[in-house]
Amino acid sequence: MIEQITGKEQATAIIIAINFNRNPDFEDDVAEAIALTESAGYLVSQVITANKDKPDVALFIGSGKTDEIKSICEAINPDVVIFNHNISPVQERNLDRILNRRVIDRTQLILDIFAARASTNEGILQVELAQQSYLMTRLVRRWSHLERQRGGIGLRGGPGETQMELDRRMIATKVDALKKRLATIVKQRNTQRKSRLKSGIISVSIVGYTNAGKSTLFNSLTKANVYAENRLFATLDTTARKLFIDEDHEVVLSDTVGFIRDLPHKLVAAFRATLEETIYANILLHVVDTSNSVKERQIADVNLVLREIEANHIPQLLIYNKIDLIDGVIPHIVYSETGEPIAVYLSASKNLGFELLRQAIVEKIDYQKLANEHKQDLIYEPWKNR
Ligand SMILES: Nc1nc2c(ncn2[C@@H]2O[C@H](COP(=O)(O)OP(=O)(O)OP(=O)(O)O)[C@@H](O)[C@H]2O)c(=O)[nH]1
Ligand SMILES: [Mg+2]
Repeated sequence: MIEQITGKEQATAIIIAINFNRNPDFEDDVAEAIALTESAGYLVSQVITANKDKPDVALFIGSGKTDEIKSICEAINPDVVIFNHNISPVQERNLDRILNRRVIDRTQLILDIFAARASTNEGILQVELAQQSYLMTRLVRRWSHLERQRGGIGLRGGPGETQMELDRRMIATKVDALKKRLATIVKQRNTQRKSRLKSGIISVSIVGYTNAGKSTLFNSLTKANVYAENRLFATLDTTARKLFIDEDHEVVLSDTVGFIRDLPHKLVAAFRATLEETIYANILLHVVDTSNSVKERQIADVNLVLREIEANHIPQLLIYNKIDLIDGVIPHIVYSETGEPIAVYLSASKNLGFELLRQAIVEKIDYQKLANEHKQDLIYEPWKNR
């Protein structure tokens, strides 16, 4: 897709967002869909919304709405039609045919952004792995191309199925090769981590919903220059830097890829190597965009992904960022009843509350007595036995 958008004209998209069961957060979901689409490099020509109770089996949106979208497509001729939902391969195939252009669902859109952002060897391998795994679940679509080539309608069995089996085998071979190459990288990392753990350095990982301000915080704290932008998934690869908090406390701080709601499990799994800094962190700084009206849901979504990668047991310090956008909130630390710091309110871009953050990190470390924890035994081998 990046080839398209670096051409003379920016590729255009229309977005389809369906409000199922009067979702109270629907407007925020639409805003997120626009941000994702723009982050993928498209110009949004139109957003089409509708209310529905449940998806239509064949077309996801039903035939009436499909006809409406078809006319809009004919009138404004967008390059792609983006559904802010995960649609089934059959639905995608049907819509693709009727609308006569590329239909992209939410997962594919996120994969496209990842593919465009991946820069390190590891990042590229992981995106490829995620794409192949996704392809595997959508072979019906590839079969439909075959069908189209042959001009057949409703062909069943015979050559189609053979082709699908071939495709499946080809993808499985690719996936295996990718996993092997990733495993080598992961092994090197494990060795590095082992020596770091032996030396007793505490590792602190910044996690959070995409666009919460993780990289901005990382840069301000470490004076690094990691890419931070008002885009979703600005960061794809993990970066780590040493950080002296005070004379007694030195930590390794990592910036990581952002999370987003409804990420398919397969995709999360493919990114485990990148997320391993998170998995083995002693403390997580969970950054929240305090100005976002759905921040509570975003916190829950991040916690869901953390559970998926088995990082939910790691002590968290919630970082309520962007307080400069909210009237009357000043930097402060929130403590639990037992005196454990649980949240810090600050602004990463305005450098507000950094002293309090340092204090809270030290207090958190001391509270958890993390320095002596026995993390050495945990060596990460994600592709083993899979
Ligand atoms: N007003 C305000 N904006 C902020 C603050 N911190 C970060 N931002 C802005 O929020 C946007 C996202 O910041 P990033 O640091 O790239 O966010 P991220 O969490 O790293 O995002 P991803 O890497 O895409 O997941 C940028 O436009 C920042 O300038 C803050 O304290 N106040
Ligand atoms: Mg970032």
